Amino acid sequence: MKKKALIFGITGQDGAYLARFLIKKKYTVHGVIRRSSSLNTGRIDDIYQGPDIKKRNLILHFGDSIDTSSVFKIISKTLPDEIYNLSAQSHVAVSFEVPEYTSNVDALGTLRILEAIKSLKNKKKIKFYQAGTSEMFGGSSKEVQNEKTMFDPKSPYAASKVYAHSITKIYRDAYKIFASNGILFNHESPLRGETFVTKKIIKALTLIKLGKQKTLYLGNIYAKRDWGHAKDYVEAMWKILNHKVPDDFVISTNKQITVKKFIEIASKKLDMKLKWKGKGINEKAYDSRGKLIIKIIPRYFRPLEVDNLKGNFSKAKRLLNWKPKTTIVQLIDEMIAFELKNNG
Ligand code: NAP
Ligand code: F7E
Repeated sequence: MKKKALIFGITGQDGAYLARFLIKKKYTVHGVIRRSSSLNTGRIDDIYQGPDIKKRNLILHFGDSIDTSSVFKIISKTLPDEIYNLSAQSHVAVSFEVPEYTSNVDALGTLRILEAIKSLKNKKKIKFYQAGTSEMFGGSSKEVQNEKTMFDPKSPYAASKVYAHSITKIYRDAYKIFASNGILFNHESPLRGETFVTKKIIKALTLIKLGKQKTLYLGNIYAKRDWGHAKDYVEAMWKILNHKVPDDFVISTNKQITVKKFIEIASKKLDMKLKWKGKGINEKAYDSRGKLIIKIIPRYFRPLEVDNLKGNFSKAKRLLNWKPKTTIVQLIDEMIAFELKNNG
């Protein structure tokens, strides 16, 4: 029998990579999509196989993680072997603007899925993956974070994810559900949402290079992040659910750079020679002809910042035989090639 997976958040960056990965592994993939006034299936349109349900290995269902009845209905109808909860209001800065909604989706959305699993007779057969985040470590004073590092969330997003992480463990222990947490550090790709900093930088620098944009506006460029490739990280999600016991795993590269260094690598690749002048809010970057290219503005600073994230993935390496395959330079190359192809 073909294995069945259900992905909440299939239309997002990770959902799109995970769906492709599972289809390659011969799964039938069910995905939850939200009704929206403009199309939100752009990342998975090329793997959609038409309306004849018998011929398909990708089946989409309308639902919403804040709508209990649709969550219960989809899970009891599809009875999947594996459920991946990737659905979230995933933007840290936006979570300060819509904290209640973020908590409803990211924290209570996880609880709804776990409750739906718990209500089933064969609950022990379903494996559940929760998309946790390095943001849960937030203000940690540890230079490198691992599964034993204390959480110190610094945003409504991170606080909601700490709840989701905890409730996943509680349902694992209390009801013997196969429920695992991934603690994933930042991961990017050409399919990354346009308002996350890597995609924003690569797209803007490419458009500036092509003469189609003038200036890139940013916030704190001194935050350090551990950036990997989404393609590598969805493989880790699958390995986590196919490990013999449910457990929690840090998925990362164990390397970090600042946002500014990311800009410098990307601009060099695009053959743009940037010259930085000024400090703090007055810091600016100019091109070789002296044209202003990057400006720092207060709007993109957050009420609280997370300064230092770097993950130790040795547990995943030891128990799952997982390690990241893509370097930051390869990631940047791929993102630039995608933008040049689409905007050139
Ligand atoms: P993303 O691109 O923002 O995708 C989020 C997905 O969740 C989209 O499919 C979105 O649907 C869906 N969603 C949002 N609200 C929903 C709701 N109320 N009901 C049902 N679905 C909803 O995020 P991503 O980068 O793929 O990340 C996937 C997951 O991993 C998220 O939970 C994120 O918090 C977590 N995570 C991400 C990273 C990272 O660096 N990418 C690192 C650690 C953890 P629409 O397309 O309709 O908006
Ligand atoms: O910011 C700084 C910003 O929004 C990275 C999500 O996937 O990863 C992501 O969260 C850094 C921050 O990602 C701008 O202040 C400067 O320090 O790309 P980001 P994030 O906040 O790290 C984690 C692991 C998740 O779980 C989240 O879902 O870049 N920064 N200037 C900026 N950030 C943005 N977005 N825009 C700027 O203009």
